[in-house]
Formats: sequence, C-alpha cells, structure tokens
Amino acid sequence: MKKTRVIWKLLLMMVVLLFGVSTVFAQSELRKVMKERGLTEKDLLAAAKTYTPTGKHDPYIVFSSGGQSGQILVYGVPSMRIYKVLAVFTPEPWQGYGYDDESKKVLEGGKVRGRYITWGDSHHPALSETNGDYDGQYLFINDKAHARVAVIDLKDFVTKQIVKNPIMKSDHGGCFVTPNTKYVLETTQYAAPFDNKYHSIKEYNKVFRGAMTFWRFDRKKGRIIPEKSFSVELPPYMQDLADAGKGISDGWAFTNSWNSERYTGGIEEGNPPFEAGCSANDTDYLHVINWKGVEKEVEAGHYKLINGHKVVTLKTLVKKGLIYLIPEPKSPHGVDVSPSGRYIIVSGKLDTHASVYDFKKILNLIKKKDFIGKDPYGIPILSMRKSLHGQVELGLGPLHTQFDSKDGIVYTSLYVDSAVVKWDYKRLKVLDKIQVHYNIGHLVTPHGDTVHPRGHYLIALNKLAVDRFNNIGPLHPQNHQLIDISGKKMQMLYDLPIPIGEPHYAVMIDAKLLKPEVRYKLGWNPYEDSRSPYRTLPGRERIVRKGNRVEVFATAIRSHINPERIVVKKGDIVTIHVTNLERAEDETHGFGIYGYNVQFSLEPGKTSSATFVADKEGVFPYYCTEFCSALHLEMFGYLIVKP
Ligand code: K7E
Ligand code: CUA
Repeated sequence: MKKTRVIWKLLLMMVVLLFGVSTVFAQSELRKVMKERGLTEKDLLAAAKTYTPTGKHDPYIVFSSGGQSGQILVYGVPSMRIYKVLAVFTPEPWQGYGYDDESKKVLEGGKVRGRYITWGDSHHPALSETNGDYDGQYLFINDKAHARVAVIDLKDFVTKQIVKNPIMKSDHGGCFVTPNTKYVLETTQYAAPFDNKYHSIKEYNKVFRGAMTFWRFDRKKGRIIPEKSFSVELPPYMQDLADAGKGISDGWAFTNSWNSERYTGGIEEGNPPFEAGCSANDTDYLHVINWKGVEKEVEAGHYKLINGHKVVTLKTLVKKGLIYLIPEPKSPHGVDVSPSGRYIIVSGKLDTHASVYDFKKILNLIKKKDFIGKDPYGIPILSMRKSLHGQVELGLGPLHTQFDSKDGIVYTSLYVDSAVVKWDYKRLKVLDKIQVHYNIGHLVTPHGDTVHPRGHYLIALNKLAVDRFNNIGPLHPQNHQLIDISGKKMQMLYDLPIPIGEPHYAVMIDAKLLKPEVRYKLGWNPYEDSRSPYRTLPGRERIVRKGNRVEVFATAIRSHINPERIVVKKGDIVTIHVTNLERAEDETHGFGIYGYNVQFSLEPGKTSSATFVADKEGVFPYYCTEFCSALHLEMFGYLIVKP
C-alpha cells in the first residue's frame, strides 16, 4: 500500500517536472524564433489567428474573381491557403478545360459574333441565394470585356455554362442575384448600340444605350434559360455597379452611372478627355428599377425583340412608372443594399462622403409622384435630399461597402487613402480606420452582401502591392489582406499575394454550406450533368472504324490505359473517349497526347473525349498526366499514324 503511494507520488513529480520543463523549453524556443525573425507579440497573435495546423480545415471559403485571367480563385480563411483556380472563361489544362470536346462546348457558348474567345475580364462573383442568404449551390461571374455570364455548379466546382449577352458590348454591374436566385443581374458598362451595325458617335444620344439584363436561372437544371431572360433599355449614362433589392426593397434593382453628361470624348478633335468630360456635372444618377413590374410587362408581351432577346424599352418603362433616377455624388462606384433592404449605400470616387439612401423615403416619393424633374428620356427624377437618410465623410476615394453581423456596422474601402473605414450607417458616424497596402478596390466579409452577414473577418482586395512581397519582376501580384474585425479595433492578420489577374470582387461563404461530391457516377459528363453516351465499362474497350472515322472507347484505372495501341491511317478523323473507372477519392488520371493539343483531367468516374484529324504520320505517345500510383510511368500507350 505504502509502496504504491510512493510510486504514485514519484510519477506525479515526474509529470510535473517534464511538463514544466517542456513548457519552459518551448517558451525559450519561441523567444529564440521571435528574436531571429524579428517578430513582435502582435505578430505572434496574428499568426495564431491564421495558422492552421496540417489536416485542419477552414471555416470560410472565398471565391475571388481572377480578373484578366478569366478564372476564379478559391482560397480558405483564415489560413489564406489557395485551393484551386476554377476554369471559367479561359482554357485551363490541369482541369482539361478547353482541351476536351465536352468543355470546349461550354467555352463555345461564349462565342462573340462567331469568334471563339479564350479570355475574360472576370469582375464580380455572386453566390446563389435562398431567402437572401447564400445556399452554397451555385456561383456566377461576369466577363466585363465581352458582356458574358458564367454559371459554376458548386456540387463539383465546374463551369457549366457561359452565356453571351445578346445586346451588350461590355458589362460591369454583374453578377448580382435576386433573393431567391430567380434572376442573375448583368448591367452594361460602356454604352453602345444594341445592334451590330455601323453607327457614328454623333448618334450617341439616339442609338447608344445601356441595359440591365435579368438572366432567368433554373435552379433544378442549374442553367440560365436565355429564352426566359429579358433586359431593360437604359440611357447611355455608363451604368456601373448594381445590386438587387431585398426585404423591403425586394423586387427592385439599383445601378449607378458615371456619365450623366453623355460625354463622347474625342481628344483627337481637341475635345477634353473622357475623364474630364464625364465628371463635369456635380451629380450622376442612381437608377431605381422595379423589376417585378418589368417582369409583368414581359409576361404581357410588352417588349421588343432585339437580336432575338426580349427588351423592355425606355418608353414602356417610363409609361408604366418602372424606372426612376436619383442624383448621386459624381462618378460613384459601389451601390450596396443593406441586409434589411432599407438602406442603399453609394460611394463616389470623387466625393469623400458615402451617401445612405433610405428606400422607405424613395418609395414614398414615388407613391406621391414627388419628382423634381425629368431626364431627356422622360424618366422622373427624385430629390436627392428627400431620398437620403444621410451622408458621412469617410475619406478619399470611397468605393465599396460590406456589412458586419452587428447591426448598423459597415466597412468601406478608401482607394486613395489606402484604408478601410468602419462606420455606422444608421447613426452616421465613423468608428475606426485601418491602413492597407495599397489602394484597395473591393473588400469582402463573410456573407457580407446578404441578409445575414457573419462578421469576424474582412479581406481588403488591394490593387497595388508595391513593396509588400519579394520582387518578381515589373508585373506585381495583387495583395489580399486578411483583417480581424471581431473586436472594436480592426487588426491586420495576413498578406496573400494573388498570382492570377486582378481580382475585383470576392465572396466569402461559411464552408459548412458547401457539400461538393468527391466522385462522379461512372461514365459521367460533368459539363452536361449526365451519363456520357461514350462511357466505357471494363472489358468493353474497343476501336471502331467507319470509313475514315475512328472512334476509340478507352478506360483508365491504376495502372493502365486500355487500349495500349491505337493504329490509324493518316487523314483519319479520330475520336478518343476515356473513362476513369476509379471509385477511390482523389484517384484522378490524366490523358495527354504528343502533338495534338489534347489533355484530359479524369476525376473518378469522368468520361472525356477528344476529336482530331490524324494529319501527320508518325508515332505519338499518350500517357497518364497525373502521378496516380507507383506504376504511373507505365500508364501509357502509342497512337501510331500510318502513311
Ligand atoms: Cu474593380 Cu467592382 Cu469592376 Cu470596383 S470594380 S475596384
Ligand atoms: Cu494514372 Cu498516372
């Protein structure tokens, strides 16, 4: 009895000693590292808030526009680990996107006047919403350069559709969704004629137009239905960003504009440059559009078909009282609707204030027909003073606004000041400011543009990085800075260099809402969400010849591609279909052929096809391009083209 007690005591002492020693040891090690790397306690705290040990997952996922790359970047918060570049408007060989017949079809949906376009200027991603909050099902993004919208399904993170706007030549105010994702909004940037004919710039006021398109989204099909979509004709005021109403403003849409002057430039004729002419007036116009009313007009057949697309004309909009203008400080950029839908925050690049409009007041003015005048197209203009809840001086170059989980709290980016300002849009006062590096464009908070913002983190999407990173040449990455907004004061946590294109906007979602699949049903074509007619089961691999057409039905599974030899004649039209038979998670195979610009990414279950003319004789090895197993190098075969 006594003996065991002594042993117990000894053991306890050892534990205390060991634990104490290891803590002391860890502390001295920590101090050493801090000294060596020149870290402060504040740095350590920031590190502890972002560091994510191996195997741990992130609570938030960001979908960031990939700018001129035409793609979307996916990364985690708070770790800021980059997970994927989603192929959208641009071919991307890792995913086989643009290198197999199935994905080429998606890219071809975005042809511009018959021309196959292989880039996009992606700006504003939007997540699908149910009752005004993200549901984790779909993602949309616009291409400013070609006025296109893409649909990405978040069940496999694959681009399913690209639609080309039938009347616009460029867009900016998109994508924004209505609270149940019935429509995806896209708004023009540069006014242009709706048709594709020649027009002199002198016809600007008469023929050049802006528009807002309401793309009808079919959630079951996971596709935009162009035939059920429509647009409203807008004056050539250079509409900018937009937003869909919610709550009390549900059924309405808003867009800014920055050329109420309708200035048409021409420095070559001695006219002032665009940037001067477009900012001559003190105010531009916030457009207030009753889209539910427009929808009714479309249903009643009150539209004009332009390029096969339904357009409700300005005349109809004015006649039916479906559009209004409100002056806003000149050259505005962001227009952001509050979670309740009551307040609309507009920030002007050339004004130090943010203007908070009150939708209740706007509705009242509309009801009472209390207008201060009409624009040249007959659109009623509401008084700015009577529509405003108030204005707050924020700093230089306010652009975009995101909402916090705390009532009334918002964050606005200050481009010229390189700062983020935290303020209260209800009580109209500034609360805090933090410096960012440098020249911030958009900013994002989790669910920050929904009815239910989550708070906690903010990311500043900075246009310039200048000296923040190692010099890698004149083209610098951009800088996404993670900021902790959970306390009274904002705290800078982490810098993430962005290695693809200029991200404009990003959206951040609670990771729990995303439930993607890890494998496809066997023989799946993910671009059409159906079983491929070209799927091949084990033992059914074959080469079929019909005249000069050769069709190969192949399979891939660790560690062979079947067949291993494909012999054709020069001039044959060859189609190769490969099905990945794997069921194991992450067992992706690839399929690349020498000299024919073919590369598949075969995730478990997927079937991909490539069609080409075997126009050169010779020996063309093909092989699996993913290191899938110990015998991966042996996973190959020969395409032999006989003269
Ligand atoms: Cu860059 Cu939203 Cu296109 Cu502002 S936009 S920054
Ligand atoms: Cu399959 Cu490498």
